[in-house]
Amino acid sequence: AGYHERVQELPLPSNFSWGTATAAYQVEGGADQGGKGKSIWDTFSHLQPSRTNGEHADVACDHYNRMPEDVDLMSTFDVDVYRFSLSWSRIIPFGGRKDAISDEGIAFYDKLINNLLEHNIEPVVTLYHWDLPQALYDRYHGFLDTDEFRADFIHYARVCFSRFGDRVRKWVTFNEPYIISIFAHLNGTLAPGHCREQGTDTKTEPWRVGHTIILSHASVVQMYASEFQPTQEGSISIVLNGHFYEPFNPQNQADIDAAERRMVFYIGWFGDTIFLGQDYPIAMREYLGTRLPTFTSEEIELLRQTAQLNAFYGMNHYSTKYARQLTDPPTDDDWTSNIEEGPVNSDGLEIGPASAQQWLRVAPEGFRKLLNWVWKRYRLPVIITENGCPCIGEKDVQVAINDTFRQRYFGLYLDAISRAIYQDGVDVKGYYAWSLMDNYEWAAGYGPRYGIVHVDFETLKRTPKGSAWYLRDSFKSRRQASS
Ligand code: GBH
Repeated sequence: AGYHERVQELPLPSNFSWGTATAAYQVEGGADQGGKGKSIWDTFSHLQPSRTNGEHADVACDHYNRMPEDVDLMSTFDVDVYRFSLSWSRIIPFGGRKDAISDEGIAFYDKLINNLLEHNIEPVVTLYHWDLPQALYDRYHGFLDTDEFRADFIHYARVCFSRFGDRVRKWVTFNEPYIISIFAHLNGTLAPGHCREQGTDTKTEPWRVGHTIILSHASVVQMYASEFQPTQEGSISIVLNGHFYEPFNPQNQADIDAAERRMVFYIGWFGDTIFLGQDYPIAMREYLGTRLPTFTSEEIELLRQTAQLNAFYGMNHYSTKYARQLTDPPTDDDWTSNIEEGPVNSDGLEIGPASAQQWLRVAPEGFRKLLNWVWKRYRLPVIITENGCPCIGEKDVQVAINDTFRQRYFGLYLDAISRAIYQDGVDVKGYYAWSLMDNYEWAAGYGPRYGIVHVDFETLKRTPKGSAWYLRDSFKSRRQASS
């Protein structure tokens, strides 16, 4: 059942839901419209353009001005769901608990949500997809100040629940805490771009950031459950990303252990604390020592009490890698437990065909294994909150629109879900393709195109790709096959 296999169009449950996903900074544009405050991404992309392919998202897909057209378009694909994120600095321009709320910002999301509901599309709303209000970074360095950030995030979440919660039934607090911690506060490839070269403390800061996210999430879950859930009856959780890891040398026990430990460091970091309500994984404590913050007994109690309130496991997943245990001493800010990861194993075998991004290869079997790994560890219904790929050669509009590579990727990954459900017993509830349309791919700018809709960034014209119709038809037949 590897990537060489043909797509089988295996069945999915009749109530399985499908949709598309985006994030505010990647699609909205409207940087100076509606009284929006600046976020760390506005700053990063303008002040350090060499780190974002020379590109920013002031306009991006101009979704801010073309939202009704985009909702009309997605409804022609027969989606059940649209997952999007709220721009915190559109809603509270300076971000903080004493700062003014923007009626215009609220109005934009009101309109979006109402539009979706009129088209019978369920909104799934992410509170934080990487665009921290710049003012909160200026005031206290954002995630690095756990208490300040947590108080401001609770306030922002409360504003969102009280303004939109009468119509939103699914909430996500944070998108990919691992990426926020490691890529934004250690490698520095994402805003605010903390890294060794800038003299920041990369030994401890990423773990502090993770700590802040875990506690802020738990507090917001608790607040939602006590103040809003009784009347709004929605559900809440977090979205974790992570590759599946295979051992570099499957005969070598150290590599077998490394592959497992790599997932514990990637996913267990947030999953064990948030979904199991316990301390960080032992492997992390042992390896990181005092670099890893500690929870007070009240904090552990909060985690314990809120663990059960998370209604689903939100999974962003794209690819599989090989993990190899290194024996040379690691750097003092190592975050992998001294593991090297790559796309080729000890026999020179590649994990799968390359996409347009170096880190992403087609490996559906790893996806099925990860679904099993997560299910076994957390026993929560899983929603695939992102999955997709950028194809090679999509600069050419014809190649982009006739995206057979992507259709095959989707087909194989959906077959993997079917097998996980019917052969392995994993409870998978839904699938949101990344992304509704080509957009601003963070550090890679407008290079890689993940959309099922092509966007011409000169004219902003939208053209559905073959994969949009493929997904529409495939979900229709897969769901009929099971009923
Ligand atoms: C998701 O991140 C994001 O939620 C979404 O916004 C984004 O557009 C989408 O995926 C596609 O990338 O070169 O090995 O250092 C996925 C997390 C973070 C994965 C950066 C790839 C670089 C890996 N990504 N990472 S590497």
